[in-house]
Amino acid sequence: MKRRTFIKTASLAGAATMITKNALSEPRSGFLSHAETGSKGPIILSTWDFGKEVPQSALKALEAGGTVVDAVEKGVMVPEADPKVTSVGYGGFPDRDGKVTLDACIMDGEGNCGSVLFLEHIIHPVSVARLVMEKTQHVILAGDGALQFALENGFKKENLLTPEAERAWKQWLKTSKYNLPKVDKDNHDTIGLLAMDAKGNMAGACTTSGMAWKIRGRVGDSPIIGAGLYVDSDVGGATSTGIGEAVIKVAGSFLVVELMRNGKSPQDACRIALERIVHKQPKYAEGKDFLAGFVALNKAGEVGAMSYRKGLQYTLHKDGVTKVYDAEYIAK
Ligand code: SD4
Repeated sequence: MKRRTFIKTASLAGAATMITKNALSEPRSGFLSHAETGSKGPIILSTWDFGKEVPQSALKALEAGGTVVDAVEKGVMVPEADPKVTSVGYGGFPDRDGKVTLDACIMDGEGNCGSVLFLEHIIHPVSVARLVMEKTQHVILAGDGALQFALENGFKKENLLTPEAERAWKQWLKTSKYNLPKVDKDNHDTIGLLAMDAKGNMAGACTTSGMAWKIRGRVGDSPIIGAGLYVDSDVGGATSTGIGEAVIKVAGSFLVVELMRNGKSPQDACRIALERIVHKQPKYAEGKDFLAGFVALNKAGEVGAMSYRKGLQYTLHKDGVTKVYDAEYIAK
């Protein structure tokens, strides 16, 4: 090859590599980090209103010198342990066979993640998911294998079906009708939580007992990395709630993060992902009770939250203040 041709070819190849790298892995230009925006302290963002104790537990973990992974784990452990929360962990409503089966995942901003699906008898599935992330070379453990792994690692086998949940299940058995449930602020299933510390490190966790009275073995979006949760500290994170099947179909949380990577605000990213769901599957838009929603946080500390129909709430701790907000929604 002549020297000039070689230089031209080499520099073109270099440019191509740069373009690919930029397009695939760089945040939008001018994308300020949390610290650069002058925002102070950690941000904790979660789906619904599970009480102030959720952000407080996450913050306590950070104050004690813990990591953002500690913070998200501690935050979601609060509703997991609360028997009054009928949709996460202990006290969760069972499947149609009367068994409580749990789904959870955890992810940090560097691409490390772990997940458990269809796990029974363990009160804190998020902690088992964390162990999968940190102690194994795998990402997902399911069912009996996940239970075996948990027991081998010191978790206790417990009965998660409370008398209240059992009563509700027996009541449901009288008709045994399964319709996609109406999801709103009084009836919801999942906590998805995103955290960013003062240095801009990010992590997320998502945990649920899934849809009440589901077919045995059903797994929703919540423990699926990219559907129920996705975090990339170059860009931001997103997590979802609502009808998990709809979210899985568009790889919802990954989609929100990729939209932010390509320059969308967290709010626009949540909206576009929801529009994608009903564009591809218009049947969801026809359901008057259909709710799917996302919350998102970008690297600059900007927050987004949106659901398809009215009803989503979210809890935000930012600049030292914790508040519960009603999310915007699409179908008016
Ligand atoms: C699921 N996304 O299992 C969960 C349920 C949920 O509010 O979030 N409901 O499909």
